[in-house]
Amino acid sequence: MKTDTPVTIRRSDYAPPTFLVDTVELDFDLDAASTTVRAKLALRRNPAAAADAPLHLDGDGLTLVQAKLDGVVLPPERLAFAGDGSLTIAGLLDVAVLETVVRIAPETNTSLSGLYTSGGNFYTQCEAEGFRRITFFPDRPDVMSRYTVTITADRARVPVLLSNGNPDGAGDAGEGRHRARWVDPHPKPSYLFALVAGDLVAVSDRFTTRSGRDVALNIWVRRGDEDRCGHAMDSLKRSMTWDEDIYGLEYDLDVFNIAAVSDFNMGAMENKGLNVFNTKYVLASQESATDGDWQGIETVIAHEYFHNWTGNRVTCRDWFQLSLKEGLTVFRDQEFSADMGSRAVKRIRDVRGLRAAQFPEDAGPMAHPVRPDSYIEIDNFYTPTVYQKGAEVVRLIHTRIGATAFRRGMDLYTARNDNQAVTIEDFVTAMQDASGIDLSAFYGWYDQAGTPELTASDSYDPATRRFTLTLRQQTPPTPGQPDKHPVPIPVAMGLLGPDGAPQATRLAGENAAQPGTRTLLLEGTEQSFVFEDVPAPPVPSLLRGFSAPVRLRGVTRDRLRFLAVHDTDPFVRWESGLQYAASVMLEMVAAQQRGEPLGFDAALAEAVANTLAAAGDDPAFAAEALSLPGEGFLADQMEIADPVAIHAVRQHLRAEIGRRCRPALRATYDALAETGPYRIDGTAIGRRALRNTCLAYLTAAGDGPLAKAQFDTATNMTDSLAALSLLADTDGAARDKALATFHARWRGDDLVLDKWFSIQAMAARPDAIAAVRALYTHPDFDLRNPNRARSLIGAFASGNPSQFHDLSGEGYRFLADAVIALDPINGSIAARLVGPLGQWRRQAAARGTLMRRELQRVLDTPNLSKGTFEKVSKALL
Ligand code: B3K
Ligand code: ZN
Repeated sequence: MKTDTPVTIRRSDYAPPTFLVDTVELDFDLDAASTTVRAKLALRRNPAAAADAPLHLDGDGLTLVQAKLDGVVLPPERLAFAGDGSLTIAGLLDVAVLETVVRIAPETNTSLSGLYTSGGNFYTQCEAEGFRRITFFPDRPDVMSRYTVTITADRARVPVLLSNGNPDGAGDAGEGRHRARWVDPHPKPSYLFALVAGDLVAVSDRFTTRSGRDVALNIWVRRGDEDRCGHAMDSLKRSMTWDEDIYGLEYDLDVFNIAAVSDFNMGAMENKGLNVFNTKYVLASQESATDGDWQGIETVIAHEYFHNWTGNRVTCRDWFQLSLKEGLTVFRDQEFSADMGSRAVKRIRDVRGLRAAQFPEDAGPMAHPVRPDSYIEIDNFYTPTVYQKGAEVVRLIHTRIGATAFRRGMDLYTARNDNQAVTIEDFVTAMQDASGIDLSAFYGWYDQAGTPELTASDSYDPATRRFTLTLRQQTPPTPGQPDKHPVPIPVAMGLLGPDGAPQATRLAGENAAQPGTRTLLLEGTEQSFVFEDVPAPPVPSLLRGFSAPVRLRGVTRDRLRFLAVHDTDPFVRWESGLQYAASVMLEMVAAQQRGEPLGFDAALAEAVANTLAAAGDDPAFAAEALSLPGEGFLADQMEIADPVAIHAVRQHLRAEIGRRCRPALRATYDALAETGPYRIDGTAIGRRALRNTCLAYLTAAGDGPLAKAQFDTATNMTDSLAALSLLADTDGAARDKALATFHARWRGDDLVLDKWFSIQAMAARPDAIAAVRALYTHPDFDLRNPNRARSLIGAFASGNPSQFHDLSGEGYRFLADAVIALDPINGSIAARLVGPLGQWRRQAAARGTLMRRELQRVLDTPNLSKGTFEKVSKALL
């Protein structure tokens, strides 16, 4: 939708719908150029609304053919259309039946919201506000209805007709057309509606729930993709079992359909009984999928499946409550993946992700609370804050009340709120009632933006054998929220003796000492905790398992080194190594800026040697421990980032560590060579990750032929791509040949071709911008396909900081050009891609000026989508 004066929607303005819709009958006559949608709505005045309030129906881009109220055609004067396409009808009785007929054009719908075509098939995407692009409806999540859907289409071209719920008959419709009917017995909001139709084939299986329901499972793909669905199906069955085992939650329909589509705005969508997935999160084979892809599929399949209870059965009252379903469901998928593999490694990866995306968001122009106060375009609020920080807040509550009470709280939450559209208060209240613990202070985490900073200081008194730990918190201001309050911060911790041995802890006032980890709760701005009977000055290990999404500041380098070696908590061991390296690297960045020699801290090489020596126990953990802090992570630690200096320092360190540790790196690399059959379990994935980390160091140290050899002989995509991405950073014939070989081998596979684009977009070579511009006009580039657009534009702007931030400003100009071209095609993706330009305040003035100029150029573009307008205008404030 285009508009000149975008309206801000405020949480405080919530008003209940004037009418409820008990049942919806939808009838689709499918045709790519012109589809007819008939809707019959059984309306009932909401007791919570005024007696004479009119009926408001959202609509966007619909051609109305006819509207009938209680069987009588409505004359034009009864229909009040607004500029945004919505329709208001006054003078309704308390109970009424509205029938509408509209026409829509799926094949020209490039926004991929509403009903659209991809490869000749039909798909829908309705969350958040896409249903209004299909028919007139109160398109808001607090209107829950029972749907019956009839689909008619050409039998030969569109043999498969799917919608939500259970199938309820199919038959001939004459003239080469056929028909199918679907009934969804569960009331649902319109954003969960789905229709998929076309020439698709199913990979099928079955699942019996623990109360004995026999469920047909189908994954619908295009012909030829059937042999790449096995992992998705296995992941689905594991998810179904896990939700029964951990939460007692069972599936509630006779079929569970998943349809995969290559043109899709995000990862996947949890429509009731008919999940629609980006092919990226369904299709995988040894040759085509990386280990990251395998893990991504498992996570996303689980996430969408878990929404069946946290999102679908219990949904959101309004979109400000989005984290009610998303934060909770991310928490659930994180726990699922932790149970399926290594809990420690999963936690490390999730924290890496949070810091890479959410921390910068919280420190930027779009900073918003987990529960935002206002938005212009809700699509812009499907963010790392709502998802990942939202999951951390659920985790805080889990930590605070414990796993048993949390499970009771979930039982209470689903029982009390089943088939209802509710708020974050309903979730917190259930957890509070189940635990008997007052959780009111936790609303601060939902309603306050910004990442709290936690600092710790301590003192030891040998005379009294007392150790005093003082914790302080402070949250920096964010746009619109200058003053911050303290939030409750659970700090999981332990004490280590001078020899590194874990100490039992006893706080003043406690009778017995506690072994292992305990959790302190910092509630105010500053609080001291006194430990008794401490025999010698200990080293505190804080924020074990990353028990709160905060920035822990000020741990000395000596202590970081000590903790990296001795702590019992794998997260703190990893974290301490990372923070140590970050502190050294930031010092080197300063040296580089002063034009001084970079030097080298031998402790880093020592740590690498130690990690390699112990790597056999847990290769996946070793791979994490060996990875230097990323460029984005380092930039986020600096008030004013210096992407070029950061890149130079990181390259220098990689080469230096590679040289100093060469024999050990090479020995590990050789020892981990794949021998047996290809496997994708945690151990096998960990071995490949560690081996490719070694390869990166060895390549940085000058061992170019090794990457080439690996590329030439790799038998799986993980190894092939790891080698290719290292080669892509080099110069010479081997690079060009490898890229050409890869393209020739994979040009028919869109998902792999995306990787080919990304690798080149992220290659930190001086000709990067020219290369990216050339790829933008490559015959295989397609701006309309979101995966492809992200693989080039997004990968460059977010994944190649030293080149994107080139002082010529050409990187910024490229991004703005692409956003301006994409916005009229797909405003949602354009708004997402423009993000990196918004971070101009964190760059030096020379760059910031250039970035703002490009933002202004985007803002000056006529007919900008609401979403892009919101991102750009807020960035310029
Ligand atoms: N709920 C969807 C996201 C919809 C995004 C709309 N712009 C996928 C998910 O979180 O599971
Ligand atoms: Zn979700």
